[in-house]
Amino acid sequence: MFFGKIGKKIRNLFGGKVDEAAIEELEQLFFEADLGAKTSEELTATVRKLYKKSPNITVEAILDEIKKELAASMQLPPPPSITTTTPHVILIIGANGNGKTTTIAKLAKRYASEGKKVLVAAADTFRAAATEQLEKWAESTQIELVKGKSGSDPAAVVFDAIQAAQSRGSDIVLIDTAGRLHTKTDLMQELQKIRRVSDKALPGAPHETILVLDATLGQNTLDQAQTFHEYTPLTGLILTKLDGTAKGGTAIAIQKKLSLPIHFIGTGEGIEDLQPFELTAFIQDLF
Ligand SMILES: Nc1nc2c(ncn2[C@@H]2O[C@H](COP(=O)(O)OP(=O)(O)O)[C@@H](O)[C@H]2O)c(=O)[nH]1
Ligand SMILES: [Mg+2]
Repeated sequence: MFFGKIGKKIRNLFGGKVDEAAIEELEQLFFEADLGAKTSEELTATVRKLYKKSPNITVEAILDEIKKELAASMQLPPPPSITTTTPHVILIIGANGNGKTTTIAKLAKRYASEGKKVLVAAADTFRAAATEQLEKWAESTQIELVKGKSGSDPAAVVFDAIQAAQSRGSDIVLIDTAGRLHTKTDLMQELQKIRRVSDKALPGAPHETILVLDATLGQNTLDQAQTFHEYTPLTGLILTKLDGTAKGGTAIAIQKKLSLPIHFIGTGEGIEDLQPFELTAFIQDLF
């Protein structure tokens, strides 16, 4: 289990019996679980309504309703299939330390094990350590790597990588980028340049732009995500470090606020510690 159990806290709060005083405290409990102010308010209103309608309602029945309401409010269209274009280019962006490079290694391994030919573009030319980190992973997993000189233009690395992928017949290109603060305009513009250059190398690329977010940051990730989304339209999210946090509710708040699908969740530092995000199972786990 990865998350602080909201369900357990709700069971404790009601102590077997549902009443108005406990419902008063419920909203705060949702809020502390990082579900966000709006969702916390809506869920509490639902519980109040249920209680008014049937004062003898059990805690379990309430939890079932909450789970149902959350799931229904979060349905999103399925992610684009990765077989429609080759190479399929995926740009990975986010703030420093959120887990981009680690996640790319995990994704590369995962796609390779599905029989896909994967090429990784080491376009974090800012930190030499990032390229070294990827080289190490690439060696152990037989994934191709295209890298640039330290300090070189990341967009140029991306251009070379996409061209190499086309000539080598790669199925998937994963682009690692330097960490950037969403408040730094020049760095956000650099991302726009990377996108333009990708499109020049292969019209339509990048086919996906995925923001990697550190779940332990809770509600702070919302601002980050929103600003990134404004500069570079995102197609999806990956939420990391869910193994070490009670802030699993963040996933729900973000997905609802931005209407963006969470594709995967990171659950540890190892290369296998990546799971597809499945809404129903996630909500079940959370409660
Ligand atoms: N516990 C845990 N640690 C993670 C996860 N993903 C990444 N990390 C760690 O977070 C740190 C930063 O990761 P890195 O990939 O270098 O972040 P980047 O700066 O975004 O490229 C490293 O110590 C990773 O091992 C995860 O899902 N769980
Ligand atoms: Mg990195």
